[in-house]
Amino acid sequence: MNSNTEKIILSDWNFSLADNRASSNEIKKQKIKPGKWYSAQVPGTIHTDLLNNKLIDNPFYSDNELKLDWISRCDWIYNTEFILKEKRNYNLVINGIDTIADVYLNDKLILSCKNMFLSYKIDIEKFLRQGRNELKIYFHSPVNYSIKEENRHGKLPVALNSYRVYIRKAQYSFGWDWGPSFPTSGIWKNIILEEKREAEIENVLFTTKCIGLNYAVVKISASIKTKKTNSYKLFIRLQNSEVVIEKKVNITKSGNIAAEFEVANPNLWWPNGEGNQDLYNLSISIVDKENKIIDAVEKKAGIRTVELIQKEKNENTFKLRINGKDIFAKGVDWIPADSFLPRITNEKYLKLLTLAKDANMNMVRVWGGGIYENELFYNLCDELGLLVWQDFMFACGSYPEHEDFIQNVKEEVNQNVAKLQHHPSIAVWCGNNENEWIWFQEQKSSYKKMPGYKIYNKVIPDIIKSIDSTLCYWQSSPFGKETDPNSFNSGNTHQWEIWSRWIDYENVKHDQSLFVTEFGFQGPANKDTFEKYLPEENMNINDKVFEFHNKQVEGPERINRFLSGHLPLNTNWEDYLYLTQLNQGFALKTCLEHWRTNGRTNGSLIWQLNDCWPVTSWAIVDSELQPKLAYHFVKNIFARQIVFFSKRENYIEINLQNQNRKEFNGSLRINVIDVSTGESDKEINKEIVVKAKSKIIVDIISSEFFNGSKNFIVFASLLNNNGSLVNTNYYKEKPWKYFKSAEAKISLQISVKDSNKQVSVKTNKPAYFVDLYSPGIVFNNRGFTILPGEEIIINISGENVGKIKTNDIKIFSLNKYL
Ligand code: BMA
Repeated sequence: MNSNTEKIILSDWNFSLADNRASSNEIKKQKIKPGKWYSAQVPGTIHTDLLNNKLIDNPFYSDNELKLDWISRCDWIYNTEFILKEKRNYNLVINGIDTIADVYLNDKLILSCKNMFLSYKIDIEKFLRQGRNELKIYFHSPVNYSIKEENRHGKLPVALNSYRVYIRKAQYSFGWDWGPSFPTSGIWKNIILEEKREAEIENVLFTTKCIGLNYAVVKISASIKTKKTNSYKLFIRLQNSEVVIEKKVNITKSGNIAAEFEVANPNLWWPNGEGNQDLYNLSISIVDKENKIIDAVEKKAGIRTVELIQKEKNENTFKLRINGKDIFAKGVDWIPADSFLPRITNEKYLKLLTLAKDANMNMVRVWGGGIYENELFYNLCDELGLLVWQDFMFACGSYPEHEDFIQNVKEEVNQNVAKLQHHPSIAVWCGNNENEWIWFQEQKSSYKKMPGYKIYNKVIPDIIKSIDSTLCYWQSSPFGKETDPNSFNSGNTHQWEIWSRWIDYENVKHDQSLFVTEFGFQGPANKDTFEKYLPEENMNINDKVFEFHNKQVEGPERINRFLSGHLPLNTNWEDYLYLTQLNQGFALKTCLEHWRTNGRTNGSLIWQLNDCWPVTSWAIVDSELQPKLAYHFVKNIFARQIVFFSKRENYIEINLQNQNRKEFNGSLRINVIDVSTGESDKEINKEIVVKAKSKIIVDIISSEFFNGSKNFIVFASLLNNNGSLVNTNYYKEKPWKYFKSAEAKISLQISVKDSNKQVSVKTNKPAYFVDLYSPGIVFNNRGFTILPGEEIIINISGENVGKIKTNDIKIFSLNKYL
């Protein structure tokens, strides 16, 4: 559908350094001189434009970040020209400006911006000229602006950098405990010249009101802007491959038009693992009397209901109910996928979110220190079945409450909720990240006294209610009904005793959370990723530059402390990367298994899926999009069916949990292995049937194996009826570092199947947590345990896959260190 109005994306941008700080010595040292123009990329940032023009070094390399501080303290100017053959009636559509900027058209100020999360549509008719026109944007330093605001209104209790809360800009850009400080400036989304229409569709909302036995009632509404009365009709159509539902409504004036539809036998939208992700095409158009389309909007909509259940049988709980069915949320927290946002490609979004789905996840939390993500992100979540927990963009601090600021926030909330509301994936809207909790801990007083409290308690929920009263809103993460917002007794929690407060992950067994939206454990980026960004002399675990790529205070120290609790210490570069990545895997596996099997917790989200630069962090996928070892542990423990063990007085129980909505049929193999000899002292093979959404005890093993200084572990492999491996797990009673292990001779063979390369892995003795490494090669399975007689096939890809030979592959396994 095209309404034939002209749209021109403005291109050919240039940038230049404004000369208000040009006399500063620091700026004088730079290659760039004020007044000189360079070509710019839009969407883009000043940092990436300076990089593209070779005016700065790669910000991610080594400790270059330290040399680039001046950029965010300068003002910058962007401009472009466009020629109009005839003077038409245009709007200027600005999809996103980062952040404090004045926009001039032919030297007339047409807009001042101070919120990167807003978009604008400005009538520019009176400023346009036939022929040459100039659009110029003056960016004020985001740092100077925020400091000035902080001086004016007062310093607030804020974690990390305090002035950041005074600017409506992605908070992580000022530096975080996993991210560098690059407060960008720039045109971060497109700017478009758009011919004005006589009538326009401003927002489209889609709500599932209820789902019955064989029908659903949905409400579709659109807000219309028109100067003419009674000239147009609104044409609404909802369609999939089976049905078309249509309605025409007269447009009498500007305002909201809503229509309800009954959809017979609807195809519902389900989260990953619970059913299909059926979507309907929703099209809304304004047509005139001759049926000419004046404006049109197309979206994908999903029919589903969401409930956030907080009480059950008089007990507090916290769980998601989708289409009337309880869901155990398995997922991750999401941070912006680059320090330089406009650089994030569609492929990157697809790859990261597909990795989440492939790891058996069904939920992603968009964390409040980043951004409201772009349309593609939510479209992908809709398609992949990833529920979204959507924070508003406030994190780890108190926030101002002066009138200007609140007005700015109101506009931001209005725009972003209206824009994203129709996505079936978005399940929970959440006021902020950790603000109430941090206040409570640091100020030792009620969070109701916290500056900014009314934003999450009143401003946001009022707007949400006015847009769609069915949306689930939660005030903060973590939050609950208790005085301590992070209580186990109600609401959701962040588990940071483990890791951040130096508590070991085995202590997770005391965690009584109802729903965990954050917990995590650090591990280094993959070897290839680090080696791309570190000078060779810094590839050393005690090196300052290597440690610079860990942004948490005492991050490197924690890695070592927890490593020493579980695994042998080894300071060689490659061994250290393997062992510390392995420990991250153990930590996440231990925690996720506890929450999944304790019968009380209804969701666990890992801090964090991704990174914004090459760093040692909590991420399970590094900044080059390579999964770390921990990713594979997560995928295994998030499988729909898992084996797990419970210690009883004289025996160990072997349990099987089926989280699927279908019955599971398969087989289980249990080996009781003496690690010191590599021999199996006992083997159990069982055919298994477990009903949908249930748990059974499969067998027991005597505790005798674990008495004294014995070296036994139990290893379990669960296969489905096709013989494919579904899940593996192990049981042991002492840390790995106390085991002695028999050496394993692992053999590899490379072959080609359907033009894809594979490596077959075999062993003569059990080999624990095998990891293969070769530069420029991606192995699709890492950290697996293999027993004699088994063969494990790994698919390989990556830039060097064409020339790889078996001898190029280095084999890591825990055996070598025990
Ligand atoms: C929580 C998050 C982030 C932080 C992470 C790790 O506080 O909300 O702010 O990066 O833990 O410390």
